[in-house]
Amino acid sequence: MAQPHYSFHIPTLLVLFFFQLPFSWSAQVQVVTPPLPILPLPSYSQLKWQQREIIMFLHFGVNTFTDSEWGTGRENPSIFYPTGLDTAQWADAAAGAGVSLMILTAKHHDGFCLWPSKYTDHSVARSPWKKGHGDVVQEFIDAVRARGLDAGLYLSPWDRHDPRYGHVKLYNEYYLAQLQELLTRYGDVREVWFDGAKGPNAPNMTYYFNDWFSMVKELQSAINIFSDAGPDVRWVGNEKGYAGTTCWSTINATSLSIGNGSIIDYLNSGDPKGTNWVPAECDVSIRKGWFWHKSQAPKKLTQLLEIYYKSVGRNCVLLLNVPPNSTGLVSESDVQRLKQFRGAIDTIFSTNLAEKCWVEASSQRGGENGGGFGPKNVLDDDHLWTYWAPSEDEKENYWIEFRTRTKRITFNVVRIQEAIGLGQRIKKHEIYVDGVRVAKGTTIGYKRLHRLEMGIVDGFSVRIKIVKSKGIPLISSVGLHFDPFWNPN
Ligand code: FUL
Repeated sequence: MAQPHYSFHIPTLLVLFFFQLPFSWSAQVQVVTPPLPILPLPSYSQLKWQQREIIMFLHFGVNTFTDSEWGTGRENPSIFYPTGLDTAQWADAAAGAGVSLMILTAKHHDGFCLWPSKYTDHSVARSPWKKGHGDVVQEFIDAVRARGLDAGLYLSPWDRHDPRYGHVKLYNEYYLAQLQELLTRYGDVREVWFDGAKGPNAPNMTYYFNDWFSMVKELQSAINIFSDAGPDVRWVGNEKGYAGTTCWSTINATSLSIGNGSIIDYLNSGDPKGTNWVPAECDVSIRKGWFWHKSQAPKKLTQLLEIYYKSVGRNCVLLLNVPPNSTGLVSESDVQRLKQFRGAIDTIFSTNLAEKCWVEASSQRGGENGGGFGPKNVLDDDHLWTYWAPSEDEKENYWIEFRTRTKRITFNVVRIQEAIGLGQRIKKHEIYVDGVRVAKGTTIGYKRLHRLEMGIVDGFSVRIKIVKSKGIPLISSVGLHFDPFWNPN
């Protein structure tokens, strides 16, 4: 057999040598890449939703005029008569609270529609308001857009007025027809709310959720669908606005169903083994009821802050209901409370005492000069895509520490955020001040707030230990804050 014959052409070799050289050099100073994600990951719209932190709900309809929470469906549309309806005032109230998304009850359980639906006459079209020519949904959308905010809509599946309810095919057709109206007539809608509530004596009804969800996604590309079961945002399992102290954005969607009381604990805490990204939304009203009642007043600031720490501070979005009154305005007491609430949040979080500190960590991806993943990243303004990453060689006992030499730092709130764009990872963490443990917890997620049970602490060093994590933990932001409204006693 003939041997292969190699011939070497000297000039070609020289050219190859000189051209290859820069490439092999550059290989030595290669920029360190981000770590691999841990699935599941949020979608683009879910990430956007999460960063809103507080969104606003508006329950408005015939109940506003009858002093009730669940209408019977037999209300005469003539009672709907807001004499001074001003949706721009609603949007101003939301903006004053730093809210970027407002969700209106286009139809509640009573079946009365705030827009002139062509599929029913049980709507604003039969009310004296604007002589039957008004459209609250349109006015709401216009005001929200004019303010640079986003809009969402609630369309109650349970309908106590429409005779088609209980006739499965007919009612699903009706419901889908209304969804099509709402999602094609009014431009971009960022969230649609499918409520699971239904009275005990309501007729049996199978909702065609798959048809509804598919239709929603067909008509709106950047929308999130909320329901007990997602698919984009899940209910947190209560109406107090409280998430679990453990709260995963991951869950197994196959274990969820709508209107199923037995899964509320699962909804409240999520599932570390969950294969779906379905973060929780905490709905609660600023007043006792969802609808406006003359006799009710807004919750106190301390109650709202408690809700904030237990919702946004536990990896969730807070959906705060602020019901317009029978004039068609957000009551002045609520407007003032919202401003106070926003003012308090800004006071607490606008100063980060960690910024004055040296930052060190147990290790860092790519080494100290490897670039990109050092612990200082937790002090910049990007709370998603710049983060501290330890080395992959480190397997446990990850820590990041903030130190000051001259003056003790005094604080009572610790904020920790994970780089959730690469998956939610942290299972257990602890916080130490000068070597003494001051707080511990399980999940972190987008944002975890510890309002210290012991009140104000001071010290020269604050160490956050990540005790358990899926893969390496990725921390995008840390804050040490002072909350003047917090008094643990
Ligand atoms: C519940 C409803 O029954 C309430 O009336 C309210 O709309 C609340 C947000 O959801 O399930």
